[in-house]
Amino acid sequence: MRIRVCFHDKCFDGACSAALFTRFYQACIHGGAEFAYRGLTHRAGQLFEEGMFDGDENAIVDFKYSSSDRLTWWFDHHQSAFLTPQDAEHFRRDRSGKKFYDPDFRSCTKFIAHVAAARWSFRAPDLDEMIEWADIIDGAQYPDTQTAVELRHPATQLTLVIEGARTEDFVARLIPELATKPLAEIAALPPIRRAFEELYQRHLHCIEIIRSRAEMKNGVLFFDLTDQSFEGFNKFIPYHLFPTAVYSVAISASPERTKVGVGSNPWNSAPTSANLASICERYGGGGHAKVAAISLPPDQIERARRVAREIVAELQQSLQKS
Ligand SMILES: [Mn+2]
Repeated sequence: MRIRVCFHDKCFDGACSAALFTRFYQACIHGGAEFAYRGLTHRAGQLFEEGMFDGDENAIVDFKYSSSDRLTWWFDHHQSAFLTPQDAEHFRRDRSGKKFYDPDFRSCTKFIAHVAAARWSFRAPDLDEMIEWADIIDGAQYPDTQTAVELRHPATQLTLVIEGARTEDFVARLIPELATKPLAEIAALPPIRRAFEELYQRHLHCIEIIRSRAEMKNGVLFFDLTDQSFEGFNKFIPYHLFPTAVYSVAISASPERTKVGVGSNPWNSAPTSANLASICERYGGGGHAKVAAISLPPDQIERARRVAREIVAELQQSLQKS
């Protein structure tokens, strides 16, 4: 019995969701199953390929829905979970009892824990710390910007390593560790330690770059990192440096895509009425109400800049109205 688990790649919640799903499946569905993991990323164009769902059972966690009849399990909490209205309708008609969606959950990991406990009486107390931190990190529930940016807790260190992963199967190989070991023990593994030290130097450099070039106007912070190799920068740096920012809009680039990232400051109490997922959906992107993004092809940096400027203006206007 081989289970293919597709998860949101380069995302702490995505990796933790895959780890928790694995433990749930082993405990409640099939103890002897073998697991294979595949990271999925948002990009311009086709998200799912033929042949991707090659297990006896196939799961997607913390990522968009697929109407493939090979997909047997699905858990997600993103507002933008469906690529098309047809996919949403396909999900509504599903009677398998194995596909679950709730955009009110702050993390997919906590959502899986909740569903597995309620329907299968599944408990894994040794993973409570991981579940709690996935909820803090994905839901931006850090007590303060220092916790989010200084990266002293093992969970925040693992987040840096996961978001900065540069080899294709790095996060996939971490999932069995997350499923079985405490976070501090995983963060102390020599390859993880080495990756952290290197990425932490980049993180410090990234803080200085954002400090030096971010433009702050009418509550909206904007910066362009397309000349840097920072696709996976820590999204709380802007609010650590500019606490009065209500929203931030950033452009970054990697060989796979040009990304416009839009976020709201979790520590700023100014009322935020804009739904960032809905704004990004208009440009072909998506995400959550408070953090969302648009992925464009790698050669469309100028278009990304235009889109970013339009969103900056829209957010500035929304703040002036409120
Ligand atoms: Mn998530």
